[in-house]
Amino acid sequence: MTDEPVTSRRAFLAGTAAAGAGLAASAAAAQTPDPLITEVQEWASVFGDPVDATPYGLPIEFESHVVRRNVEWLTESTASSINFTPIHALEGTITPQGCAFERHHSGAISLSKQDYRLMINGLVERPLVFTFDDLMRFPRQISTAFCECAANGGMEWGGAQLEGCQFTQGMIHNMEYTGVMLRDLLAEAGVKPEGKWIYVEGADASSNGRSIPLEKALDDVMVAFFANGEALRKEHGYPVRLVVPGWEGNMWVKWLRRIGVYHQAVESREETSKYTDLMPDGRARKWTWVMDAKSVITSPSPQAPIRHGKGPLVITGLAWSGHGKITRVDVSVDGGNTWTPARLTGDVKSKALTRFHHDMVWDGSEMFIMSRAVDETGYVQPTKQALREIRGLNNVYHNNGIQVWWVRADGEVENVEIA
Ligand SMILES: Nc1nc2c(c(=O)[nH]1)N[C@H]1C(S)=C(S)[C@@H](COP(=O)(O)O)O[C@H]1N2
Ligand SMILES: [Mo]
Repeated sequence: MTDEPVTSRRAFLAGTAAAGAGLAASAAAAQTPDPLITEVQEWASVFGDPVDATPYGLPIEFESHVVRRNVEWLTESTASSINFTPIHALEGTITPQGCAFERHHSGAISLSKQDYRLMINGLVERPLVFTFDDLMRFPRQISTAFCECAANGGMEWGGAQLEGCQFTQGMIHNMEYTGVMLRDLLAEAGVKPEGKWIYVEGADASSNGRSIPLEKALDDVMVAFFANGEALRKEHGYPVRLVVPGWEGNMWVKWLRRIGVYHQAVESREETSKYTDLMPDGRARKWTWVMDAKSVITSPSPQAPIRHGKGPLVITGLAWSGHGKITRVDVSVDGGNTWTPARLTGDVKSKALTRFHHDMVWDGSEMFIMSRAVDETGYVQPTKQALREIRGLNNVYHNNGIQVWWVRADGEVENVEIA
């Protein structure tokens, strides 16, 4: 942080304290002694936990509300369901695996490294089977990428529905993966010239078979076994999953067991509507794999209301694009009449979550706050209304429309839409 904003913020704090407007803690400190300052606290008079109290640590009990949550009415069974990342309570860009959303079609399976096999067959010179140890002998790469379910925001097509960005935009996570490039494994097998597509399958009962064009497979697709520095968690595909940067989550096959090379796309067995978005005239947009640029203000938001009253306010959120880097995020606090570029905080990575901050002074009156992402292709995140005009209401996938939060004067926040 530079000196300037710190100084002006201090000046502001001093100014309001002097004027007696809000900032209860500092005002009270002047009159009544604060026992947290004047008394010796219990935690300062006893031993804390020994080093081996938790061989693998969990978040402290005060953060126990920061968990994945599902929406019960959404699906019939929790084995074939989805839950949501608590993005309203996270900061930075990396999603801890323990609270990263899960989407399973037939539940998360326990597959050991010993029992793990990956087959590459189809239009290849040498069909191959890799053990987990075999994979560990290929050159490794590191890549940070967001994984977003195509259904993220789907419940909001008809209108503002769910209270909280965890539920409206939380089918997303962003991890730092370590693994081997799929192109290296395909080179080992030797793709025949007729091979134009791969078909990838998982070892779970649903298998989640998906076709991916060979061009993408040879580009930045990774066969990953570490996420955020540790082994993949069971629910994210242990021991091996596919990472398909920028493309919709359903292609990120977990518990990866087979990669077939074919001359055309293989239709998966249970659904024919994969990768298609239904349009108002009944036609479908086909092969909509890439996730368009999107952003959302994570705080304040319905689950993260303003508790401190008027004065300095940090607005923060996330932006991402499947087409590359985020170049700008604009924030509006007046329902889209005026926009100010937010700070892109930390490193901006291609096809990964970008954190933005917008520091303002809140006068305590109601606001309609929203964010609008722009990516390196020049694409500007559309309003929900603009999306509906093009795609109609038949479709629930790929809703990347602008989210509006209504901040009330009491600091509570609601999910709304403005005409
Ligand atoms: N084998 C397998 N892979 C799968 C799925 C599945 O059910 N089985 N679900 C897919 C879907 S629809 C999504 S959105 C992502 C979710 O990944 P996550 O559970 O790590 O969040 O995994 C994909 N890969
Ligand atoms: Mo998904």
